[in-house]
Amino acid sequence: MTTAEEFNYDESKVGEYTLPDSLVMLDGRKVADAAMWKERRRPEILRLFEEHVYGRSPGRPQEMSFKAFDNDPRALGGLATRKQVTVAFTGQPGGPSMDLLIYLPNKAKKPVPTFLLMNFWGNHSVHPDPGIRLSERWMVEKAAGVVNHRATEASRGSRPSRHPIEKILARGYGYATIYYGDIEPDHPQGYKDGVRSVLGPLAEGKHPRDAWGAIGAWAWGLRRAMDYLETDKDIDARRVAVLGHSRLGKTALWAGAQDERFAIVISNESGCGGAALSRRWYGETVNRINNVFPHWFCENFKQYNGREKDLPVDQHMLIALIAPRPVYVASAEEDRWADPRGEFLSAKHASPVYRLLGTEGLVGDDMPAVNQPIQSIIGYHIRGGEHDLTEYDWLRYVDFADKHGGVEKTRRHRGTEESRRTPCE
Ligand code: GTR
Repeated sequence: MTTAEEFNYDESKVGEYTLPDSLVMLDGRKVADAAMWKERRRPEILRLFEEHVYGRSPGRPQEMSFKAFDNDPRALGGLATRKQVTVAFTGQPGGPSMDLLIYLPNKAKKPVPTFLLMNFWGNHSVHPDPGIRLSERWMVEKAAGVVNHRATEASRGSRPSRHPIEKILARGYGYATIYYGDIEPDHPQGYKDGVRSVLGPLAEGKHPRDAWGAIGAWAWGLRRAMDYLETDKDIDARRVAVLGHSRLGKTALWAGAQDERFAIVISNESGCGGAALSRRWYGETVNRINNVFPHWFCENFKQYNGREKDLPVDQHMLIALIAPRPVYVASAEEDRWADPRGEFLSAKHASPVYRLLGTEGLVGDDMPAVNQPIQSIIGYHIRGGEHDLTEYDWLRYVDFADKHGGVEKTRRHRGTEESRRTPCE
């Protein structure tokens, strides 16, 4: 049950809380150095998130296969090469699968660093490009052109503002996306039509309290996309940034926390169960999220409804799992539901782990002003406006990738022609 009183938007009422210390083991030992973090504490925290929050996920299925069904070097008016690939999780044509849509900039030297994200409305919603396969999967009704939970031609390019693909390509990056509904339709019974009904304990009719939830399944899908990206010689798999918005931001964080192949991890307004600290009583609560979205997390997470202080983790530790890789947390001023300050504090409280591993962490003690991004190895911005993924956000992520391992670093590593030019040329 949720009640109106459950939601607080008054900073003075947030209350006192004590966060678990990322650098103290469950048995009380202090993490002394990087080796102890890597070998003992990081695996311990990962297990805690599996057991209490997102559930345990299976590994890569042995029989998984990739089938490219599109490769058009003249896409987007000649700007890009468009590829589409079906990832068949069990290698069976009728089995669970997802379609990956990829645009690579024709002008850039290959392999290119690439952004990978899930989308809410089907791959065909990200751009009007008629070459994109129209999704035949279940989707929620509120998107343009969706009738009886199915996309129609009218839904092509219905969400371009969230995907400024040409601008990303112009900066030398590839763009890759998957419809999250390919992995599992987003409703409480969705698992019956998704990968969780075929792989893992639910497939065997068991419902352990630490079995993966839908966020775990979507994050697993991002990792399987990475399996494909590693095989594509046009993509620099060592420079893949995974990002996501809102529930898919929670998903991107969980994928990036588990899988160190993701070089950069970006959370766009992921809020409760994502970047925001659960112990702060502000905006969405654990109780509310578990009631409205009972399929997102593992069953064990529900025991913390109204009892956030008993969680053995908080979300700053999810960000710490990404260390020492660059991570970016972003909020929006009007998105109070996601608790912008709680997202900032989570990023900040991940810093001790980053510092232990020899990096700067988040530079600056206080939340920055609106539209004043911090681009240290833990990045943060709060954008003016409402809950959304916008071009402003994307361009900050591209700046961040340039600075921390994207195009510029690739050039420097390779010592190519570009690295000898000055930035003004
Ligand atoms: C909301 C939910 C948030 C966020 C958002 C979204 O209803 O309460 O946690 O995930 O949906 O994904 O759009």
